[in-house]
Amino acid sequence: MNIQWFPGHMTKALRMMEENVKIVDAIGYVLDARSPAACFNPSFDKIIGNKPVVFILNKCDLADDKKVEEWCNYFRHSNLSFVKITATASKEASKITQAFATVTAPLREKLKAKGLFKPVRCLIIGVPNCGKSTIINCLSGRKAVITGDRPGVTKGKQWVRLQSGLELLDTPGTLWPKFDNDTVASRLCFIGSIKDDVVDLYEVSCMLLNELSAMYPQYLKDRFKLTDVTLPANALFEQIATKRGFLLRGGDIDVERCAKAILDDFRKGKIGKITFDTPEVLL
Ligand SMILES: Nc1nc2c(ncn2[C@@H]2O[C@H](COP(=O)(O)OP(=O)(O)OP(=O)(O)O)[C@@H](O)[C@H]2O)c(=O)[nH]1
Ligand SMILES: [Mg+2]
Repeated sequence: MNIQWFPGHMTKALRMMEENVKIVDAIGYVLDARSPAACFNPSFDKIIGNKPVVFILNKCDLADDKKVEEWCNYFRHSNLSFVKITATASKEASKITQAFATVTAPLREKLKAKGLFKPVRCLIIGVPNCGKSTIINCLSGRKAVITGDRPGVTKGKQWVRLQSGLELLDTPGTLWPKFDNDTVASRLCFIGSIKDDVVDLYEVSCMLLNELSAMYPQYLKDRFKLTDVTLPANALFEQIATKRGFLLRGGDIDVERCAKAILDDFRKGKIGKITFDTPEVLL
């Protein structure tokens, strides 16, 4: 799989983050709970430096509860601050505010001792489409920034001030120039972090079928009414196309329509609550 999607706005965004990190007190690092490991962007290490980080496992409504719990245990044992949330559910906001308050407490104490007051500022970072802007809206209780179900919605920086005084900087989702790991690249495609236009959707949907048949065979069977999910992915693809009637005039398979339908079912959570990776890959 040869994927390259590193448009100019991402280079610009990384530069903007490098500049702005100097004036923030903490970082909210958003990870899609369906594939947290794939969401670690190597370009962020340099940006983060020594700033306190809150890892935000988002989209938990679509993720496998057991595997999410493994991620939580990993963060706990590594002494890293984290929250697991569903940003589209408004009641989650206080968890994040609390986590930011905790990681910035030493700094606020220091300022208070000097008789100084300064608003707490946080930079929100993550790969495209992981829910950064939705999290900011969830915290602000209004539609402060634009969101959308495709990657590359946020194009520039935008500060949002909350009633609590907390100031959040929304950033465009960024990737890295070259993927040398096909598994990571394909999982980023599944979760919609890489634009569909730059990939071969047939290849990506077959990779998804492969992963699902290995990890969630029963979900795959149930959703697409398949009997034998041990068949190769291209055979499963054909069966799904035939069962759903994704055929062109003449009887050939409508490959694009079928590939999109499979990916769409996954992205909307119709196949089930799924998570592809566990923290072991980082250890
Ligand atoms: N089911 C579900 N959908 C979510 C959640 N959080 C965000 N979304 C959806 O995911 C899509 C992307 O959300 P955004 O907030 O625009 O993502 P972003 O990280 O700001 O994306 P870019 O600006 O493109 O980098 C939107 O359709 C959101 O409604 C969640 O917790 N659960
Ligand atoms: Mg955004």
